Amino acid sequence: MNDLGRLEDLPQDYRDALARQNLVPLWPGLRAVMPPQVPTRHTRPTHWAYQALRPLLLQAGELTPIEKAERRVLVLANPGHGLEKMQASAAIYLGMQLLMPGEWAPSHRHTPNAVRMVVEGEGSWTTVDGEKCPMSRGDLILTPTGLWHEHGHDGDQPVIWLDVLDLPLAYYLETSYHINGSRQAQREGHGDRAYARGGVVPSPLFERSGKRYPMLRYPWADTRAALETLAQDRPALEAVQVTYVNPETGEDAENILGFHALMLRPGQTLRLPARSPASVYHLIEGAVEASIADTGFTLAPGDTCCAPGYTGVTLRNRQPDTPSFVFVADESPLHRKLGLYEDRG
Ligand code: GTQ
Repeated sequence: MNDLGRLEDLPQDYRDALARQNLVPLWPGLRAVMPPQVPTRHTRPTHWAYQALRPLLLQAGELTPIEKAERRVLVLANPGHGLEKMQASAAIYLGMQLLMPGEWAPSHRHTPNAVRMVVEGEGSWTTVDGEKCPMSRGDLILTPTGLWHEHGHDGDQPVIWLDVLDLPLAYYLETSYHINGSRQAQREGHGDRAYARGGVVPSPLFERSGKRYPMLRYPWADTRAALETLAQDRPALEAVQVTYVNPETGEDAENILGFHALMLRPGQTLRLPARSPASVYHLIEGAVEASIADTGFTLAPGDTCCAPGYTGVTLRNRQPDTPSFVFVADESPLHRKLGLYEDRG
């Protein structure tokens, strides 16, 4: 690799003249913005243990009433980006949100896409575009860009869920904003039941809904059953994985981030290839060892970790007799749309 000239090699009066015209020489900074072979990644392998964050989130429930927070969330921030940036990766935001019994997080809509993965507690719901979606452990609820959403809680124990948003990307693009609304009128549907069976979709009078987001809730019971059926049907299949899609088109459920669920067979070690998108792993059930570059994390249920792109990830089920289940979020739809997607094996 040839050495390029440094900024200090240039006379000071020339540098000053450039700066006065808002000009910068490329060559001193070229290698930093376009390094050889592998990009610079600020995303560091990072682990957030549920048992460590849970008491702090419950404490937020005592310290800050919902009216003062609107959304009571502790952000899972990657130190490689700087905690204040509120980023897990370049495009992924992660937050753990708490709703106490009887609380209500008022209706709003915003440009970033979001999903919720329910971690703990029963009795809460998110109304999305007028459909009241019940929330149980492992359910995935979509609140895509521009759709009204509000959260409520009729149960008697705290409810906690993981928020996954493409907020860092929307913010970077200078497109991130929200609009507040009033309580939504309820319409029929619970976000999912019309699309409860794979392979068949409702088509009254031979028309599909044609909506960009026909299915808003993906119940964990159905996803888990799909994984178990797949594992039984294909005993030789290494990666027992499903992707959350639009059931009418088979396209990714949302435009920017991709969402998947993975079953690790008893005792299985699964090597995921080094791909360009950064990724997030959230343990729904079981016990898993995650190896990311030279870092190892032991995941308990409710734990979340992230991996930078261009990095292989190995997941090992620590349970010899029972499967483990992992929710995965990644930047693959974005990379594919931009033509940047790579799988380096
Ligand atoms: O529940 O609408 O974690 O607007 C961050 C921003 C959750 C939400 C977050 C949000 C929400």
